[in-house]
Formats: sequence, C-alpha cells, structure tokens
Amino acid sequence: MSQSGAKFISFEGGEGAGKTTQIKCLGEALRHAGHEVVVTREPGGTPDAEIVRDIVLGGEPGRWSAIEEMLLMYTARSQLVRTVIKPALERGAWVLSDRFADSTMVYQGFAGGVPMAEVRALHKLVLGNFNPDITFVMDIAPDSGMERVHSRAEVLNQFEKREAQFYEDTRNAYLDIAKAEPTRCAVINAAQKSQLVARDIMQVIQERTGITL
Ligand code: T5A
Repeated sequence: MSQSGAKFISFEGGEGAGKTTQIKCLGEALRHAGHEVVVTREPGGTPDAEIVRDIVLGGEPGRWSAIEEMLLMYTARSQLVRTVIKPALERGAWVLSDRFADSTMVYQGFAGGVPMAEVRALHKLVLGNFNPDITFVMDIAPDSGMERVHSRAEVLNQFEKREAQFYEDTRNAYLDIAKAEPTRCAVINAAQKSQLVARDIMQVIQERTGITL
C-alpha cells in the first residue's frame, strides 16, 4: 500500500520504556534523510480518538471491563487508520505510532483476560490484515520503567496504577508476541541509555528497509 518504500512502524512496550523518546529520535533521523514522517499515538491520534483516550485512560482501574476497553480501543484505532495512517502511507510518508494493536492483545488480551481468538477476530473485522511493517518491542524491567514514569511527576493514568504482577505479565506477553512474529517484531533493550537505544533502532531500520540514516 505504501509508496516509495515508506513503512508503518509501531513502538510497543511497558510504561516508561522510552517509546515517545525514541519515536522523536527516529522521526528526526528520517526527516533529516528527506522523508515525510507522520507521528501518532494510541489510543488517540485524531480529535475524536483523543476523546476516547481521555474516556478510557481516565478514572480508576476496573472502571471498564477488558472487553469494553478493547471495543473503545478498536473504535479509536479504526478511525485513526482510516483517516490518518492509510492516507499517510499512500502518499509515501513514514508513520511512527506510539502503540498499536499489540497493546490491545497484551493489555486487554493476555493481561485482561479477553481470549486471544476474540481479539484477533475483532482485529480482522475492523482492520483486516492491516498491521505494522515493523514493531519495536521496547523491553525494560517494569520497576525501571515505572521509576521513569514516577520521576516525570505527572498524574498517573489508570494503567499506571496496577499491581506489580500486571506489569510482569504485560512484559512477558510482549516478548511472546515478538518470539511468535520475528519478521515483524524487533526486541530492543530499552534499559540502555537513550543514545544506545536509538542506535539499535536505527540499525534495525537500516537492515530491514535498506535505507541509510
Ligand atoms: N493501552 C493502549 C491499552 O490498554 N490497550 C491499547 O490498545 C492501547 C493502544 C497508554 C496506556 O493505554 C494502554 C497501555 C498504556 O498503559 P500512555 O500514557 O500513552 O498510556 O503511556 P505509555 O504508552 O506507556 O507511555 P509513557 O509515556 O508512560 O512511556 P514511554 O513513551 O514509553 O516513555 P517516554 O519516552 O515518555 O519516557 C518516560 C520517561 O523516561 C525518560 C524520559 O525522558 C521520560 O521522562 N527516558 C529515559 N530515561 C533514561 N534512559 C532512557 N533510555 C530513557 N528513555 C526515556
């Protein structure tokens, strides 16, 4: 679907893994190399989807059932893909997304208890076979990631107030996905200094796409 080799790249991983930081870094490198780049995030990325983000992330844990969360995520995702991501790829822009469908599989599926087959069926219904070309799984011990989140001193969203086991489960689920889909996913050691994380990400981009950054 994309023109001129542009790719759809998602960044996944636990809270505080450094996804936003690395998207900024990769976006700058791609722009510097002359590519158009669209940066987006999930849930969110369109005015309507940002409203869904506020609804689903606000309040206390347990406000929504895992199925309700999944439906809200896919409602927002459907509009984001239809109105932002696909048009960008069609005109040759690279798209960098802070989280995408693996987050639903991990948070509402593995950790939330929605059967995998049902998450996959909803994905198929809403998006068909549409998926990122490359997914970076930003791997870090949950304690270290949460330390970074707490040091930012922002108000925590409901997903940042769960028990420690929840973060262990989500980390393991991401690693399982990466193991099952090695062609799409690349696991990155996100506990390193930012510059080293960025170096590893750019190396994967160069190896898998053939572009020079
Ligand atoms: N969710 C989402 C679902 O349950 N289902 C879904 O389908 C979707 C799409 C989103 C929540 O929604 C859930 C999952 C999430 O819990 P969010 O607010 O977007 O919530 O939270 P996160 O995506 O987790 O983003 P964070 O902002 O918490 O973490 P990032 O983006 O991974 O980390 P970043 O780059 O903001 O860095 C965090 C801090 O660490 C520092 C940064 O400067 C920053 O202060 N930092 C580093 N420090 C040291 N070394 C490094 N290498 C560093 N990299 C960054």
